Formats: sequence, C-alpha cells, structure tokens
Amino acid sequence: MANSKYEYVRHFELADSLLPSTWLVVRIDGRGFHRFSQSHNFQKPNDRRSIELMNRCAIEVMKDIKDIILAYGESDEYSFIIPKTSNLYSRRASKISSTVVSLFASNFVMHWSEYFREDQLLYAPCFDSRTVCYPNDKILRDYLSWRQADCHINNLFNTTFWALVLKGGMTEIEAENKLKGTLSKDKNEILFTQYDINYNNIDAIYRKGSTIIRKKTEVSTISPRSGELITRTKLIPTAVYDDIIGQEFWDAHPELLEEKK
Ligand code: DGT
Ligand code: MG
Ligand code: MG
Ligand code: MG
Ligand code: MG
Repeated sequence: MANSKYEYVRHFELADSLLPSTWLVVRIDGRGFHRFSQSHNFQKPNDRRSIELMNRCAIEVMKDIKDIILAYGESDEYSFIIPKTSNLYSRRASKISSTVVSLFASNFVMHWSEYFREDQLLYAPCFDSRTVCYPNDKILRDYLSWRQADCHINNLFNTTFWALVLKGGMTEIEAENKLKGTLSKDKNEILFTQYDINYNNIDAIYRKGSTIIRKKTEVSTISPRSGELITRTKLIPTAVYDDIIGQEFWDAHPELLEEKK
C-alpha cells in the first residue's frame, strides 16, 4: 500500500521501551477514591465488597494477560508483576500501562453490581497507572514488601481510628489527635484494652491485603463426546491473604522467582 504524504507524522511517536531483563511492575490506583468511597458508602475501616470487586478485576486481568505471574492489592490499588524475560507488547511502557488499567477499570464497572447489589454505581470510576522496572529479585521483593507494609500501617491506623469514632463516640478530629504520634504497640493496646479487639485476629484479607497467584487447581468437565468426566490440573488466578514479606511465601512458591526461558 502506498504511503500517504501524511505518513511522516508517525515519526513523532517516540519509543518508550522498558529496560530488558528487568521485572516490570504495573501499579494502578483509584483516582479520587477518598471521595469515591464516601459517595458509595464504603464500610469503615474496610469494605469487603470493594476488596472482593478489586480482587475480581485483578483476576480477570490475569486471565487475559498471561504474562502476569502475581498481583498484589490493597486499598484502591493493585500491582501486577511481569517477569524479566517477558516481551509483552515489546515492553512498550504506555502500551502495557494503558492496557492493564483499561482492562481493570472496565471489569470494575462490569462486575460492580455482583458485589454491590442494590447499591448503584453513581459515576464512572477512574484509575491511573504506571509501569516501573526493577532490576533484581531482591528489589522486586522489597517493592512488594513496601506495599504490604503500607497495607499493614494503614489498616492498623484505620481500624483504631474507626473504633475510636464508631465505638468510642469520638469526633474524627478527636480520634486524629488521640492517634497523633502513637506507635503500632499503642494502637494495638487501645484496640485490646478499650475495644476487646486482638488486632492479630482480624481477618488476614484486611491485615495482609490480597495476593493473586496462579494456583494449581483440579478442574472437572464432562466430555461432550463421550460423557466421561475429565479432570485436568489448570493454573487458575486465585486470591490468597498471605504474608509476602517473609521468606516462607517465596519458599512455598519457588516458581515465582524462577527464570523463565
Ligand atoms: P488519588 O489516588 O491521588 O487520586 O487520591 P485517592 O483519594 O484515591 O487517595 P489514595 O489512593 O491515597 O487513598 C485511597 C482512598 O480510598 C482512601 O481515602 C481510603 C479509600 N478507601 C479504599 N478502600 C476503602 C475501604 O475499603 N473502605 C473505606 N471506607 N475507604 C476505602
Ligand atoms: Mg494516589
Ligand atoms: Mg487512589
Ligand atoms: Mg491508593
Ligand atoms: Mg489499533
């Protein structure tokens, strides 16, 4: 096909390839979810429906984009991990970021009512996205530890804050002042002595966030030809609520950090 005289404009599109042989992490984050969570009456400190919808979106993204080996989510964000050897979209940064975040956001809208039932979606949610290269396994693990530590710090704060307000009758300003300068052990103490809450017994989904891995799962189907029951092992993206900072998780899933050919 002959080129048109306009074809030259293509050269204004600059390459944005990500470094080869590095881990890629796509992190998406809800835009203005402070307001979004208020408008949609999210429960405090955690709204289970929101977490499960976010997890569902991450699972759908992983079903579609097979290069992603793991995803980690907390609050209004999700991080998707792509191995060093991946050549997804020729490692073009904007192509990867935009595809992941677009898939995530459309699934969020598509599956909203399965999780929120009669509570309607009031306006179009939006997520931002960035893709960052991490040069080695240690830094990748430090990245994930950073996000899980963030989850822990925020969840301990929010759990204590909302106990003071919703159970203790404080105003939000009073609760804020009470928690100013407190350490983790002080918040644990307030929860335990004043509200009979042992923080360590709170559901792991809130304390640890959600990690989606491709879990070996037995799937049975009935053969349409023979009517026989066929059982196969498939890798199904599944949420777990494990500690991913310690070594144990990585020992239990050695394939995650294995070099892919
Ligand atoms: P951004 O990301 O700069 O556009 O601004 P935001 O407002 O999205 O702020 P961000 O991402 O730092 O914080 C997430 C907000 O979402 C934060 O205000 C708490 C809220 N949020 C997330 N999950 C829940 C939940 O399960 N329950 C409640 N009540 N709020 C939540
Ligand atoms: Mg933000
Ligand atoms: Mg946000
Ligand atoms: Mg956020
Ligand atoms: Mg096209």
